[in-house]
Amino acid sequence: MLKLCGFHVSNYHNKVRIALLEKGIAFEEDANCIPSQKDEYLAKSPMGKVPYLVVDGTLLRESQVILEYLEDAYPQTPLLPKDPLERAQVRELIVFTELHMELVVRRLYGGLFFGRPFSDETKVEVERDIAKGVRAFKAVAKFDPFVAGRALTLADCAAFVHLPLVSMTTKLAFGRDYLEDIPQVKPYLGMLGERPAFARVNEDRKAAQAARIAAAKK
Ligand SMILES: N[C@@H](CCC(=O)N[C@@H](CS)C(=O)NCC(=O)O)C(=O)O
Repeated sequence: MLKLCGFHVSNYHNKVRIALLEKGIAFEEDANCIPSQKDEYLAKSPMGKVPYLVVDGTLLRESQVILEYLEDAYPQTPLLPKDPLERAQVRELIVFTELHMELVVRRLYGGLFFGRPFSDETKVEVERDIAKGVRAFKAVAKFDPFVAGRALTLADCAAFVHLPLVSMTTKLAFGRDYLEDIPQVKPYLGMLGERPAFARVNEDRKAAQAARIAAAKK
């Protein structure tokens, strides 16, 4: 039995949860897992992050590693194409989405959402780097109707959870949604959001976010 540990506001947790649901894999979930740098938590997740997956007592960390494991162990309902070059293109999309967009704007989350201000230098660097990331993503995204082409892939699981954060962060920090340069993004996210797995994860994210806001007001 698999157990996914994390929380429903986490984009990386949600990326894995969508893949599990889309593939129809049975799993348990601990959605109250709080990342920490304490020894007890680091013993489970050495970077102090979520998500992690428990596979019959063995722990796997890093969402992309977890997704690749799921593809290997549960080949039914594949979320990677068979052709090696097409598989590589899906992975390229994920790298552009995560390394060159989400991780770039993540540098501003502390200041924008948690009251930990960032420097002007950080803001300048993020503005420079996010423009490159968006340019790269735009160059390879197909929206036909899925981001890698005709079939749903792991790249859609990643895009669905990360792109809204890129939009929100660039809008708040720079007064402009940088993904507006790619007009297909909004209808594409809407289309994915109608799939039951994506809709469920999105609803749970909104509920968890609302609960957090309510708890912070108390
Ligand atoms: N590369 C990691 C990123 C995971 C990640 O950044 N998770 C966030 C929550 S969305 C986290 O645990 N943050 C806590 C921290 O960095 O201390 C993955 O793909 O699993």
